[in-house]
Amino acid sequence: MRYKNQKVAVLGAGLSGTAAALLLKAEGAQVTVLDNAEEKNLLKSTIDNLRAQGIHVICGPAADEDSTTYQLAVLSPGIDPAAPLARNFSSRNIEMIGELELGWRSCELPIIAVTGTNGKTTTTELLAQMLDACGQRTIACGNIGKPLSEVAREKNSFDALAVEVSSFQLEMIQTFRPSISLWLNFAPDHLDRYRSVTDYRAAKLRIFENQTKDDVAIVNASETLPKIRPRQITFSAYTDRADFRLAEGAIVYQNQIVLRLAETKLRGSHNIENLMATLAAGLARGLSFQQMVPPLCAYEPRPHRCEFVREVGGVGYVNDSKATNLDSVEKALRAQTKPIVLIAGGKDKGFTFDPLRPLVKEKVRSTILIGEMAGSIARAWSGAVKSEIANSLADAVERAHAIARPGDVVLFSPGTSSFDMFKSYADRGDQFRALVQALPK
Ligand code: UMA
Repeated sequence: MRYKNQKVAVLGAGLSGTAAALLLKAEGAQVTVLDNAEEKNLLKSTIDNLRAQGIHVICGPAADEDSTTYQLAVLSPGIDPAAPLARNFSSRNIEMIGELELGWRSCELPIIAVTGTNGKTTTTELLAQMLDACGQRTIACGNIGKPLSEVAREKNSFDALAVEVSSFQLEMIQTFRPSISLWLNFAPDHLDRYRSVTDYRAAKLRIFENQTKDDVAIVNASETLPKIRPRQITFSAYTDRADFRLAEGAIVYQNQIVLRLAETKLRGSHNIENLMATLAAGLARGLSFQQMVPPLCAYEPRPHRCEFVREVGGVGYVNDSKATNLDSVEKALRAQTKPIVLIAGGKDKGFTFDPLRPLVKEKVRSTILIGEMAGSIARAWSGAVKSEIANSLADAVERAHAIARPGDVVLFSPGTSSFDMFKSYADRGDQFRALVQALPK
């Protein structure tokens, strides 16, 4: 029992905190979970379950003021290390690690870690499905929704884990060492948490920190990375100077055609790169292209990622609620071949929509803006495109329905997070889908 009788604090009572607490308890620790939200605002079943397992739970302002001495604190990814709850521990020099590091320390399986600003979830799923279909038992976990600590506690037998890792998780690692790392892409994001783009990138680059020359890094050839130790396999849909590249509608590896794009259900250059990175990871695990291609072609895209919802009066409606930064809006805009009515906007994460102005001018006929950022987006795109501000998502869908002409596409690609108006991007996308389904024929 790795943590026998150690006093450990777990910060945050969400998915990560719960998984960390249960793992620590199973490993013999005396666990306290602290969450500064009022108890009535937390999931009752979660708190009841933790207490039933003998885990102490402190909620509300008392969590920020707890003065107990602990040997270790485990931080949930959504809690900023600079937030009062975390500072109450770091200021007392209590060792603090993230939930990812905790899970890694109790996990004996090879890890394939996937990071990137966009495409992480799709690639993690592609990887898990492909490896599984090729006889290598794999589960998708991490930022995708099932914390690594949960997988470590369950101790099921797998050959490998496909772990989606976010900058928030990588920021708090110490020894986390994936045998294969995937660096999909990088674009500015999360500037409400990081002081600068450089800080955000530095957090993500930690994915390579503990890898050695015996490990593999699969990297986007369009990115300039610092010198790293692992062996590299490169991919790109935009340059020929890569191990995996694009030629005549197919993914090519060292002049061999590997996968014809028309045979997959995924669309857009970003998804071609996700497929390339997945094939590279399979190659690094000793699989042949012949084994890998059929499961990749069978993969169905997830909801909220350029998901086609319905056609109404010759207008297609696309739900891209997962687009929580500008890079993903750019990809969604470029993937459209028809005139676009764009619905965008949401929480103010500390950036402006100015960089999209030229592309919006080129591809978008009209925009409908929602949420905290509606005014600032309207100013950023003023003169480039006609904009209207809607007071709710329902109002936005109604306005889009009124404006769109047969042959147009209404694209809901918000470009920022959802928390000003919705519980999550999934809640936002579900509401959009329901509103579109309810439109009269
Ligand atoms: N809390 C505090 N004090 C604070 C802030 C939060 O007590 O100052 C508490 C909240 O009251 C809440 C808990 O912390 O009860 C939430 O912790 P959390 O935000 O870490 O949420 P989890 O439920 O543990 O979910 C996390 C990831 N969330 C974030 O990184 C914000 C989930 O990624 C992930 O699926 C899950 O762990 C399992 O690994 C979500 C996400 O949005 C999908 N990720 C970002 C992204 O993909 O862009 C990084």
